[in-house]
Amino acid sequence: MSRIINVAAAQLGPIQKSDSKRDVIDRLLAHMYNAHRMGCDVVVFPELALTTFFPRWYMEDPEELNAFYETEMPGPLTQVLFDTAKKLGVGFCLGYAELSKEEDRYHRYNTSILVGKDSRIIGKYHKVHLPGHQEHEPWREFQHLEKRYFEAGKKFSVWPAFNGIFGMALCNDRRWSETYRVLALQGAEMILLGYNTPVHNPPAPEHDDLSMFHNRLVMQAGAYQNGTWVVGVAKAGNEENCEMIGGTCIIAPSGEVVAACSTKGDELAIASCDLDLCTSYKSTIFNFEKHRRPEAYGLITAQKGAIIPQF
Ligand code: CDV
Repeated sequence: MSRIINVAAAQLGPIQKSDSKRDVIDRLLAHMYNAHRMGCDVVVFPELALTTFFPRWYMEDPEELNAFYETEMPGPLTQVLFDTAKKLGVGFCLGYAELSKEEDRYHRYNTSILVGKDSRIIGKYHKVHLPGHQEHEPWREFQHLEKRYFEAGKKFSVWPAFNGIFGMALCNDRRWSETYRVLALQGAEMILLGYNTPVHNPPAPEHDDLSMFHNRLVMQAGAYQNGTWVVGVAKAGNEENCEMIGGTCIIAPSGEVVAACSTKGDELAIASCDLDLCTSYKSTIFNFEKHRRPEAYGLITAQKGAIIPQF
C-alpha cells in the first residue's frame, strides 16, 4: 500500500474582527477546491482558523466572547466543510475555539480536529501549552489572553489515518521539544500544527527580529529529532494592526523544508510526503528503543527535586 500522502498546508492571510464566519469559510472552501485540483489528500488549516486571533482582545461581555467559539462541530456554518471533504475525497485539519458542555460544566478549548476523506472526525486535540496571561495587561500593545479564554488540554494523542500515524499540536506547542517527543513515542509519522504568531513579542521585544528563525528552528528540530513529518501552517499578515508571521512550511523527517509559502496571504504549500521516509530516522539515529536512556533522564530530573517524567 502506498504510504505517500499529498499534503496542502493551507495558509490564511489575516481575518479581521469584522469578517463574518461565512466569509472565512468561503476562503477555506477555496483552499479545499484548489488542493483537490492539485491532487491533495489532506488540507491543513491554521490555529483558530474561523476567526480573528481574538485572545488579543480583552473582553468582559460573555456574549461578545462566545461569538468566537463553536458549540458543535460540524455546526450549521461548518457543515459545508465536511460535505465538501466528502464530495472531493479530501481530508482536513481545522483549528477553532470550542465551547462544550461536559458533565454539567462548560469548557473552553483551543481545539484542532482531523477529518477523514469520508468526513468523519478521526481525532480531536486540545492545546496543551497555552501562552500569554490571564488578566488584562494594559501596558501591552495587544493582549495575549489564551490563559483567560481557554482551559489547557491534558494530553497529546496520535491517530491512525491516511495510511500512517498522525498527531496534532497547536502554535506554542511547537516551541516545546516534549510535544514532538511525546507524539513520536506514540509513533507519530506526521504532526499537523497550525499557528498564530505575532512578530512582536511584548514581554521580550528583543526576540522580534528572530521570530521567523525561531519558527523554523523549532519545527525543523522537532521533525529531525523524532523522525517525523511536520506541517506548520500560519494565519499570517496584519490583523487589526497586529502583524503576524507567515512561514507556513512542510518539513521532512530529515529536518529539511520541502515546501513553503512565500506570501502572508491565502496560499497553499504542497508536498508529496512519503511516510516511509520516517523509518530511516526512527530505526537508526533516533531508534528510541535502542538508544534512549529514560532512566538517566529520570535521575537528572529527580536530583533537581522535580517529578520523574513518565515517558
Ligand atoms: N498562538 C500562540 O500560541 N502564539 C504564541 C505567541 C504568543 C508567542 C507562539 O508561540 O507563537
